[in-house]
Amino acid sequence: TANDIDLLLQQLIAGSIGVQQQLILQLSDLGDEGLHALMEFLLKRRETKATWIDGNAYQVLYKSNAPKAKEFLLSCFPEGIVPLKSECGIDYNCLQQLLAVQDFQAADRLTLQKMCELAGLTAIQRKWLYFTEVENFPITDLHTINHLWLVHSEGKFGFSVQREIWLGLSKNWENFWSKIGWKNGNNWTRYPNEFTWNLSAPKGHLPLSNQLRGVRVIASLFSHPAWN
Ligand code: UYC
Repeated sequence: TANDIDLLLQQLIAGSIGVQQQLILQLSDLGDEGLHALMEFLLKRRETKATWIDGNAYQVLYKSNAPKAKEFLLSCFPEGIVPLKSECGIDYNCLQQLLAVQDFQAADRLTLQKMCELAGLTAIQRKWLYFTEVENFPITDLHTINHLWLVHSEGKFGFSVQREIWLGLSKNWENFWSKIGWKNGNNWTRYPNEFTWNLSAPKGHLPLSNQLRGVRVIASLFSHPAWN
């Protein structure tokens, strides 16, 4: 009933993260009224920085075929729940759309593409990055890309997640590759089929950074002032 759903909404607003995740799942199964509660939830949390709980609620609405949900997102969150700020006029809307439907493989490709755009024309043509280019990336853009990954992966994926793991392993690359599933024993995980393109992956598994040309690019990314 409407009262039951209202109770779920109150619990959703007040609950711990684990409870919230459960409740979003429940509400997603309760038809239009459940979706409506999720809309209210998102509106209520609008002024605070989006977390992966907001991401979950948003994804349910985004993936639902309910016309009311579509209308709501279009008018209240036309560019998603993460502010798509860029210091160089880069459009992150496609990336947010891929992540909203959790197409992590396509989002991973686009992330590299966007970072090449950040680096400039020569990097766009080259299709890979120099570490010196990464050093000069604007903090704003790295925050936007990272926040998008975090929010749409239940906090599992993103550069900041990878960096924390790397720091926790005293910056030991070999241990880091194993930990995030980029290496298994002595064997590199092969692109693309051996990677795990969903949330069953190890924490920090995505986004990828090709190690064919060495660790300097990812080292530069992890040392960027964006994460201070
Ligand atoms: N690949 O093995 N990778 C590619 C990864 C390595 C290789 C792309 C990640 C080891 C070649 C992405 C790992 C290695 C190509 C990644 C990994 C290797 C390629 C597509 C685990 C051999 C084709 C985007 C660390 C031993 C290159 C891109 C080409 C592609 C990612 C080989 C995202 C995380 C050392 C030969 N690998 N890569 O960058 O030019 O091309 O066509 O890291």
